[in-house]
Amino acid sequence: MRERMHKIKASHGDKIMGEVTVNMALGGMRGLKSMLWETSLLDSENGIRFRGYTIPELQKKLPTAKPNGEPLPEGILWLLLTGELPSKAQVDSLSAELSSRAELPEHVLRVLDALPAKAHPMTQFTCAIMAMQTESKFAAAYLSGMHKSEYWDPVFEDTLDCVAKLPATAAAIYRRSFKDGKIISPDPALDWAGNFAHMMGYGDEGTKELMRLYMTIHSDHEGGNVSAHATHLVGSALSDPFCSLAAGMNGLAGPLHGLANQEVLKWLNIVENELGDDLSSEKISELVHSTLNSGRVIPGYGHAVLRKTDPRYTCQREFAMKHLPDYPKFKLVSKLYEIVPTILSETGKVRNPWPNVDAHSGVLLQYYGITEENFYTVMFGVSRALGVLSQLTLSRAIGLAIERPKSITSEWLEEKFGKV
Ligand code: FCX
Repeated sequence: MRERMHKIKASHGDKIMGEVTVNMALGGMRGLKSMLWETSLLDSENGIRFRGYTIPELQKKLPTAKPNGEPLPEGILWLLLTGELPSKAQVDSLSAELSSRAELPEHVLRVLDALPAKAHPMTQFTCAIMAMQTESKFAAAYLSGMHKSEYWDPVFEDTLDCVAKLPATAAAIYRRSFKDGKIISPDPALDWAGNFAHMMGYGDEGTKELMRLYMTIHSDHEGGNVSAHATHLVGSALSDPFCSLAAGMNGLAGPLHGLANQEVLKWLNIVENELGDDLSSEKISELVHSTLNSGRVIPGYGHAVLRKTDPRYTCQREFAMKHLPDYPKFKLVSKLYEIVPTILSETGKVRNPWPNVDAHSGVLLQYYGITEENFYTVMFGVSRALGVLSQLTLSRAIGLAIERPKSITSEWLEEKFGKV
């Protein structure tokens, strides 16, 4: 990879990729191509491709736990890191490897115990990730004076350690926040996602299959989204993977990003209560307008890059049609899909009126009994670690530079383009 990057730099280093407008600087850098992200690429019409593969392709090509089942997320970790589709034997070996690294340092649980059980699960999650930083092999190796050509190796080790420990960490948070607080030991015979469901207290096959799908589709969404970019930025200072991931997770905790899945459920509950048995288009439309008129967004709709229905929404919809077609909350989500896009389009300002991943994930979890919506973003975070830490390993392998874009002031703009 390193050799290829050197060649790309030598041949194309001074080519122009696009222009930068004032709107881009003021508007969250939308559309600004300024970052390398190898693990996935987002197309505004067709959605995400992981190393070139769409979600439906991966559902066919990645090894599964059972015939015609959902992909094992270990498979996507392998793919993101290597660019190659793994065999079932390779996925099984990675499951075993992660399982051998899964035990939590004892102090991580003590750090969690020091927080009130009512602390938001995302706060507990980032605190626990930071507590695990004591185990960073990269931080230790850097201190001992490692050569920079070797950085990727301990970053890779930290990636596997961290990914291995996140399900037990998240499950501990779930158990102490919403259940009896008793830790459920992992089952060494289970895969990474199946074990996550098991440690949360859900032993049935349905929840395990949903977890496998959920962990696969939330893993990566190219580099510019807040959690990916924050992880990438902090990692570029050679902060270790635990510090970098914690930064990303603090970004995921924002309601315009990962926390939207929690917000969707809260909003759906309000809509459901208000509607009662009246699922008429008029009544739903009234409620959507009332949310917009109160200056709030419709959570789960819109996207900074996508301009069509998110394929991550579509595959969850297909999962629902297969496993829970008559579930009333799924019917409500489907009804909203018929109505919300038109209303958002009519505002004349929403660039993408279609649903994103977060519009659907909550109702699937509700169906299987995971009703505590404040936990949903933690599940998103466990999955997102697969993508952002894979890229972090690759970034150190390629030797990407510390990030340092140039900022400007409003006076600078007026001096350059004229006083307003
Ligand atoms: N409801 C109401 N208004 C919306 C909207 C929505 N779902 N989506 C966009 N808009 C509004 C914006 O708030 C903005 O209004 P303003 O000009 O008054 O500030 C205008 O439409 C233009 O925004 P737009 O360019 O379409 O969207 P952005 O790229 O600025 O923002 C997000 C993208 C995702 C942040 C936006 O669509 C939103 O807030 N959606 C709801 C929250 C959500 O679902 N987030 C999860 C996204 C994602 F999948 C993820 O990261 O997890």
